Amino acid sequence: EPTGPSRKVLVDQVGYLPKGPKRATSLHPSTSPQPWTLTRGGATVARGTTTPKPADAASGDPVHLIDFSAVETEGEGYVLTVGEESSFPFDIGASHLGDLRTDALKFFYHQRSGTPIEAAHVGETYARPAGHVDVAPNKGDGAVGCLVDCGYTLDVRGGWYDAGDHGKYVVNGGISVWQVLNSYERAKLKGTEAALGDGKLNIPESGNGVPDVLDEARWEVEFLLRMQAPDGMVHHKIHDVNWTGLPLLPHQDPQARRLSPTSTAATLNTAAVAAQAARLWRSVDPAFADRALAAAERAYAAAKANPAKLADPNDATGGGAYNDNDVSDEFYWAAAELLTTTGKSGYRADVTSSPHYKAAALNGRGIDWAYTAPLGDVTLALVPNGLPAADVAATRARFAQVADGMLAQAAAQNYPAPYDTVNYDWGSNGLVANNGGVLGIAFDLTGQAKYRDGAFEALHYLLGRNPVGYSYVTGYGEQPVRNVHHRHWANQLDPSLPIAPPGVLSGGPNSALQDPIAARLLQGCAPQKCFVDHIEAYSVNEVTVNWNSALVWLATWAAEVAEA
Ligand code: 9MR
Repeated sequence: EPTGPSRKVLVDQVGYLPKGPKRATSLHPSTSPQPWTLTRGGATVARGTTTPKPADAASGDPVHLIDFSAVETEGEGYVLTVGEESSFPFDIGASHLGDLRTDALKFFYHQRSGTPIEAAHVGETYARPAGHVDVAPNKGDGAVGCLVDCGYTLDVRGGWYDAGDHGKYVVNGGISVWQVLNSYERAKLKGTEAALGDGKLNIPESGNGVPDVLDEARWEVEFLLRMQAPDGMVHHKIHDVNWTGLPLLPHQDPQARRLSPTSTAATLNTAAVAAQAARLWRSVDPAFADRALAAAERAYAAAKANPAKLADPNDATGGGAYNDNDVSDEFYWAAAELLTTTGKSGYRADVTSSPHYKAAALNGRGIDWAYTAPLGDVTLALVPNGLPAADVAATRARFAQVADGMLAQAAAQNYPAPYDTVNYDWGSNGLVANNGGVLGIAFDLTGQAKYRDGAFEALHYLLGRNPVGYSYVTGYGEQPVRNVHHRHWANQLDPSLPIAPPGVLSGGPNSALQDPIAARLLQGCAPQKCFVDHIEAYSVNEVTVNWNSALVWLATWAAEVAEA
């Protein structure tokens, strides 16, 4: 049962940047200003007075705000105290951000399907045999047929498992690998990509002369290409015929596997990612770049010939539906990637005639697998693409405009999270991290400190300054989530299995309470409190590739900014 936070002074349990904003929230019951003290090793370092605030819509908590930004001395073990209540200890420093960047990226190696996860790369605890390589009891993924017979089978081994389940979903895998690659592309444009380079991740490909981030991403890009049907369309997803339960290691999954039909969304998603990959592998592996670009162009043409082949919302037995009624955003994103990679006039015409072009593609709710237009804007804002300078300037300006809206909204919150909605959606932490990334891009484009601070506030929310008092990232902070919903990391259900490795982001509060545990334990919760660290509470505490890719992006940005 959720009983409220175990500490009544809520801080980022990991750390604050020496020169960054340092704010905290206290639950002291008084409505008048209270003295606070910041101590370290028993010595008082700073004192001040709280600012009382009435309850806000997101948390429902009347609180006191504390600002100790003036303290810039690096160190460990700071504690903030108001009255009888103290925070968890935390650091002032930046060293954790580099670890967060690599741990968050390492998650993707753990999620690999179709290959053994080796002790040399993850330690004995997390090593496991290959899953879904047609070794009994597995019945996939070497030659998988269609849910409704399509007259062929595909070899769709590989890729990343989506989440706590063993499905592989193109629209979600696609945005995730795009975001990991965008992190690299952004860094490369700034000359800071060494942090993601060869040998940084300890994966099987480390030492091959190719940046580890590209090798990890390629594992998924190759899978997306395998999902392409003979007609150029791409299958929406591959997963079990029936849902399995927890715990279950992937090589023990006995269910039959099947491909869902092709969809316009999956086809455009693959076109976008493969076009991006063609750019990034051009100088690394030209043959792969050529193969990716050919697949991207073929996919895009197939989607134009089949512009409204929507995924079935009822195709949700054994895996998630990932259905989406509006693919105009996927069209825009794919055209933007293809234009940026090829410069061809046909793609330019499709970009500039899209309803998303120079419109408010970005918004305060954020970016997810169903809403991909902002990904096109990220590429068009960051990567040279030959569009008129005034148009690029307009696209860039929107990042600051949207970021301003997030800052205004965060200013009214007692636990600021850049997320412009009263109801928190499934995967709200992923949306918060993505919006943190929008703030980060606004800082990149303008150099204005308020956007940098806003992006760090997003991290502070995720790492403990929130009304449930958890760090939502496993292994980070004094009270991180421990019971995330995952079939392999199900220690609570089978003590021979581990808990999640460090650097994995829980989905977080979901006001719709869409699983039986959440529905039973969280009735009436304020949006930011619709959370419980329970392994079966999959609608609030699962982990996914798309949420971790958002964390990778934000942590990579934050580590770089902190090191600068
Ligand atoms: O992240 C997805 C969320 O946006 C949807 O609302 C939800 C219900 O359809 O599904 C989520 O995705 C899950 C997927 O269906 C199956 N694998 C685990 C995903 C995360 O919970």
